[in-house]
Amino acid sequence: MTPTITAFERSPDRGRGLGRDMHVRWALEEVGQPYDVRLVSFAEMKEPAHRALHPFGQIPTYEEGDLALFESGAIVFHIAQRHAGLLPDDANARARAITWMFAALSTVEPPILELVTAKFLEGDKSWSGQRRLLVEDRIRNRLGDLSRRLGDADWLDGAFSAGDLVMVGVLRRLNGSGLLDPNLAAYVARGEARPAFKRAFDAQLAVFTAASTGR
Ligand code: GTB
Repeated sequence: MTPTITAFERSPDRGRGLGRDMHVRWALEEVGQPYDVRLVSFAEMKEPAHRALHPFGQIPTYEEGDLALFESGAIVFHIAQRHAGLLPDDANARARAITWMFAALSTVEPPILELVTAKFLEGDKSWSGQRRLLVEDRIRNRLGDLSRRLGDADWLDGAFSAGDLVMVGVLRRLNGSGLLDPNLAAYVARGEARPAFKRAFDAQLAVFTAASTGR
């Protein structure tokens, strides 16, 4: 059965592929599962029909037969469990790859999201400059630990896994910020060089281009 995901009708990131649908598209491309996309406007996301799928009125969602999921991490995990290619067969290696998915979303991403808040929601406050410096320090500390653990390996724990997919997806938000050290910048670039990533990126970019040009 072909799953259907939801994505922004018009992404505020102007085609940079920073919406969470990108994690889901990338996972589906990695495992070779075709998918449909239903585009939703900001208004539609808050309507009851969409909230029945996503209690918080957000994207992405994932529908497959009578299964409906929300939360990009849970969706990627579901895809990785159902298809070969994103989680190792060995039980311990599989548990470690899952651990990296959680680490990406619950340990690495929170300070990055604080920076987004500091920039876009608190930018007009008198204290915002100081707060931004503090948040940037917190990010550097966390990324320093991550970079040391990665060391000179290509991926976090052996072969590329769903853990790397989510981690690279989280770190991409810092592209161009100067906060990724060369080791992590190279790690992100390796993820972005994967053919499945490129297909996913091009698919979301096509949505933005069509919306912008009216085609
Ligand atoms: N924890 C959830 C998940 O991982 O699925 C978070 C989902 C989420 O934040 N969805 C956002 C959304 O629907 C889009 S991806 N927002 C609309 C709303 O809450 O009303 C986050 C996002 C938004 C915008 C940019 N951007 O413009 O660069 C990047 C990422």
